[in-house]
Amino acid sequence: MFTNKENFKQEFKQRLIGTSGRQMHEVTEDDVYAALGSMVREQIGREWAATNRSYMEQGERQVYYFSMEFLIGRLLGNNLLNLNILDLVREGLGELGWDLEDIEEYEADAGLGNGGLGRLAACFLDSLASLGYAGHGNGIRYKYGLFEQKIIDGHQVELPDYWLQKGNVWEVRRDDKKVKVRFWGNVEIVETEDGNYTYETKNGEEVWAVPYDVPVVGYDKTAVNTLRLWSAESAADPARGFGGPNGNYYNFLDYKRSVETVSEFLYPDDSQYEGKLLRLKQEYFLCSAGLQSVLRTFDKLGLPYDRLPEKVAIHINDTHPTLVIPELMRILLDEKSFGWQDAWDIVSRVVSYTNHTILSEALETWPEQMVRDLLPRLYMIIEEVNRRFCADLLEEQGADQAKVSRMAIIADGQIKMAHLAIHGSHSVNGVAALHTDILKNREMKEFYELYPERFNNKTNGITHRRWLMHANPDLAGLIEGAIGSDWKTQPDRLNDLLGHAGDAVFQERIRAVKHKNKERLASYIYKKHGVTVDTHSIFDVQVKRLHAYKRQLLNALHIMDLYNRIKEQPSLEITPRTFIFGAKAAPGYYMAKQIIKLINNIAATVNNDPQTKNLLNVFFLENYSVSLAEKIIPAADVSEQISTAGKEASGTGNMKLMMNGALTVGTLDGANVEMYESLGDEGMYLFGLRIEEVEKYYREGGYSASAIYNSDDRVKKVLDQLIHPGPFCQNGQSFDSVYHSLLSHNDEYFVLRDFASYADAQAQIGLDYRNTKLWTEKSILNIAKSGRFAGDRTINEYATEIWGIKPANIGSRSGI
Ligand code: 26V
Repeated sequence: MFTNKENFKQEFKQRLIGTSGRQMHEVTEDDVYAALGSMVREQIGREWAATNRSYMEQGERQVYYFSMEFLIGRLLGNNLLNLNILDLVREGLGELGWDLEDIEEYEADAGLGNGGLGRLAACFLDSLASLGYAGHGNGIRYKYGLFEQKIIDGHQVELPDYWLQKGNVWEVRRDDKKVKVRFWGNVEIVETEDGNYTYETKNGEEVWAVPYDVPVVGYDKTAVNTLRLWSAESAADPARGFGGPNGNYYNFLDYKRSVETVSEFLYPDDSQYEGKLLRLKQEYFLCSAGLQSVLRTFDKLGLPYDRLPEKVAIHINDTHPTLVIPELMRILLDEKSFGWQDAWDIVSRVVSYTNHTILSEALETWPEQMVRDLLPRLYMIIEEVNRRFCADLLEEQGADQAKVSRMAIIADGQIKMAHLAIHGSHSVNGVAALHTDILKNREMKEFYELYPERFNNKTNGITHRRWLMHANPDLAGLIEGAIGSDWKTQPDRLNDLLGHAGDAVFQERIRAVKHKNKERLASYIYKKHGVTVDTHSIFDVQVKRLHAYKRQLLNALHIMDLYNRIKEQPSLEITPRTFIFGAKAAPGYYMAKQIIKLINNIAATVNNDPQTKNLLNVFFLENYSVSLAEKIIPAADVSEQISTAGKEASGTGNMKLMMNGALTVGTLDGANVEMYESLGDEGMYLFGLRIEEVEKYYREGGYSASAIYNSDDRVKKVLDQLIHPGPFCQNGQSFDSVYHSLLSHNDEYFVLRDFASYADAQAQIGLDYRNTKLWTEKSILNIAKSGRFAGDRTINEYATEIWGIKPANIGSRSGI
């Protein structure tokens, strides 16, 4: 291992020539990336082996985080940072004539997730390893990650994301650890050797699940945990044929194709559930393969299975991996000869569950018939779980028939995964205080009354290593200069910055860092759009998936209104602003795609109108992804967190932007509520309906969007502009569906109701931004208070309150 710069340069040059087969003057940046990646991975490999050995020797409980999504992004920079060799490598490469930042661009993003839920899983892995917990990820190695978004004529176009095209230096294929997963088939009762009876599934379709392990490098600790991603491959045994649905047999090619599609692509929908067979196959594939691998590790301890909960905790990230519950039941009942009650007791002590959404349309339910066909034995088990559960409700809990129907796991031909997940686990958590309250008091009230001890809150957190130290190194350096480096391992210590909030010199430096980050983003925008951005304008950022409840539309309508006002009154005093959007729409989500088009139309008009282009600019940056987020977030002045109160479970972009010194304009929703607790009116711009008011409208009615349209001239004008030829609808375009969602459908998300209050908050932001001293103080306050939203805090809470694990005994890496 290289221990100093000279040593690194020596070794690196050798490696570069060796791996590329070229002379130094011929190598490309691609070659540099490959050589550096392989060198770093080797170093990681040694620590990885040592970590695994010590976990095995210590024999303590390990956590397995099962998730259909891990949105990890790029790993080179982060691994260098966590290995404590980032500066050394940057300088060494620099002396050899390469810029590390440019080299990092050669890595494809691992976009194995849709948005918040997948990115949270990635942040959690970073915290687990950095805190020295034995916690590993289990996911799917999708051949294609979330689609690549292109904007063509203002419309979203989706392209496949073949992220593995150039190979992936970080993964190790482990052929020796592959396992078989079985679909379809028929269940038979067979006699065991000891004369008992058990169930076996015959004639199914067999698939190999091959693990590709990705090391997860901890910061400061030498822990290297594992993200195990499963890939589906054919397991054809010509002697027994290739079992397919309903006992049909494929020919080999059909079989191969059917098998490989299981891990082919990530479903690009979030918060819109669709009961697709392939998705169910993916979910069972993850659960079955993941469990087999977990149990193999447990088997090495040589303990009886009733001690499984002492050694294994399985966490399910939303309901998507809920099938671990019946699958573990199946193994205990059919393969380990447990009786029902003992097996159920083990399963529920092992499994814990996080809910990530309040939206009812995102709650998973699977058609009974589909599960019965694809997973016949699991179906039998789920049916029995349901039968016992309903009987208990009726006979022991005094529930009436109506209540039993509401709470049942199987009802109306559908299997309700959230009900199964709550009933089959020992902990159910929401992801922000408000969200957990909603679960307890509204969405899952009856389950909360039944199992009050299971429900708890774990407010989300993000890794400050990626989102501050790596994405914003200048800010990290400045913080270190002011308060030392304790905050790197104890992010709460960012609070020490409060002592510097009023310091004029420090403030000036904060502004300089922000300005440099804005210039960097501006040069990216210039490269992409060929447009020069005014880096003295307010950078106002809304980056997140596109969804009606997140209300990008409110932001867009407000920009239209600003445009109108400047046109009507050219002398209007407004602080110049650059509105930056990044958002992917689910491919089938028409309204979301219309909003993207609308934003692009607004951009085309305001950026080119001589009367507005010096005051308003709008950029829709295509293909929002982890690596793009790392460029945008450090440059933001204003963070848009404007969902309808009660709809956003937590949000995590809000935390990333806060940590980078952006000021939030937001509703009292999700984790914004807790941000507001820490920041107060001084540090945040609140607006809009409170959740109680939203609920009252839903309960009692009384909201009339058209009344607002008819009484507010500004609102009327922008709404009319959605459907009439004019600045935002040219060449026969029209945003009818957007218009009707607001008026004919009475504005489900209260965009119009919150419009005036939002515009007021934005006006205040414009004024405050001019008072640079005040603004910078607020910005420092945000950074200082963001430690509470570090993933390390969240993971410590999960570890102590849900999983019951302590950090392993692993050495520190800071000596390197
Ligand atoms: C649902 C579905 C439905 C089936 C197809 C695939 C799919 C994929 C994802 C989802 C649920 C997405 C839920 C989600 O991302 N929730 C977000 O979780 C964040 C982390 O807890 C939280 O900050 C956001 O507020 C919440 O929207």
